[in-house]
Amino acid sequence: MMKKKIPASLLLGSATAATQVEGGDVNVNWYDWSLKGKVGRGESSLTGADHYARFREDTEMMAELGHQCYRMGVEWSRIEPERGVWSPEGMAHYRSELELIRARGIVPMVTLHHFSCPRWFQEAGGWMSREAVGLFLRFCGKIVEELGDLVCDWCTINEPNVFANDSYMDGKYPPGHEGDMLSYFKVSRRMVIAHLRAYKLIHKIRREKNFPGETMVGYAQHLAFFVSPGKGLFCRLGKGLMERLFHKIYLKGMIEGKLIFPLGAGYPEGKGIFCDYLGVNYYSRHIITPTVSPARLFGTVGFDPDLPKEKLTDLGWEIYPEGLAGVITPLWEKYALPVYITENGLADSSDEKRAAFIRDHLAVVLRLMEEGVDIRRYYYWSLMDNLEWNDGYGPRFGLVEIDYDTMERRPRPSALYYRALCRERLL
Ligand code: IFM
Repeated sequence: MMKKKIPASLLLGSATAATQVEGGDVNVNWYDWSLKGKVGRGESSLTGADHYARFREDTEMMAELGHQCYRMGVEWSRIEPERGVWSPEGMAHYRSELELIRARGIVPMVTLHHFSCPRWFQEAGGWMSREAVGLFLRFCGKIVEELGDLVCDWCTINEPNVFANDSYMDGKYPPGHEGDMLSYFKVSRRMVIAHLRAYKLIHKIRREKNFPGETMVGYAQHLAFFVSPGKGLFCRLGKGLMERLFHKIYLKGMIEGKLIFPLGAGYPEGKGIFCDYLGVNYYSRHIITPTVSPARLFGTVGFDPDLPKEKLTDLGWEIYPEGLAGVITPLWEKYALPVYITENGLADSSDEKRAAFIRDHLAVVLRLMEEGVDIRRYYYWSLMDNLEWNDGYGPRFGLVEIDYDTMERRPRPSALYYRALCRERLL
């Protein structure tokens, strides 16, 4: 078969998040969560992949692997370990890391909130606190003032829907509330407002300081491709409710600035468009079975039990590349904003499925681009194995394998396959 050219406008790279790879931070809320035994098999966020100490080696490795863009997090607790106390060492660390990334010709994206926060923020009520938005914005402002000359691509908040659900409905993330629907909505509303204000703030600082390059601000929306098991009224209602509460309240809020029920009403920051790109985190297709239960907001979300093993990741998620088109197309038709695929990947410890997974998802990306969709970034999740939050270090998402006994990095065969795509630009 004739290979297709990967357009130069699409940068290929990878993503990580600070808490998942850095290790060694005793001021982050996930350290306390680990101490409470809430991370799989008693594991700890202290381990990470030792990336904080090894960022130089890791950046060289990423460059060797041909990546053109890299999405990384800055850990709030390393910058502001105590309320109002800023760490020059923390800031200097990220400056060195970003300088090295750029020196290797890799385009960085910085995520400002990726599921974690400083201990003091969590103890003050986290996102349930009235002060949350202001405190987060103060941190954002500090980062952009000090690192904004090195970064054009910004992601304000990663997956607010997953964060709110796992922290306040499923109880898997701190503070571990279960079935706390009111908090789910309250925190979601705060995150929408935080994004809208951060969007304006990042633009303002970069403009006033005359920082070079085009400022691109967005957030990463986890978009599941939802299907219903039937066409009946309850099935349609279940899917509609799920679409609204897991996707639409955030999309409307964070892109259009519009609060819709049950988050509220109106435009708290005025009418406008508050994203310069559509950030899409896509992993799988989910079947919505309508159920009514106070603990589960949305009914039961599951996978087809008859799927063969080849179609499943190590976490039992269905591999369904066509769902990427299913989630991107309606957004592109509605907003026509550049698309950044901020995450796409799988847990696959044997590495038997990863190369085909990337190939098949990128084939969908190229088809969409031929149809006119302006897709500019593809960040594979993840550069290396890491802490899969409450699931610990078991799931292996990395292009690069981490040996947790020695912290040795070993690029998997799929990393070499991806390197060839990045370099030869042919699929
Ligand atoms: O590891 C996570 C990441 O932090 C957010 N998106 C989904 C990934 C895989 O579960």
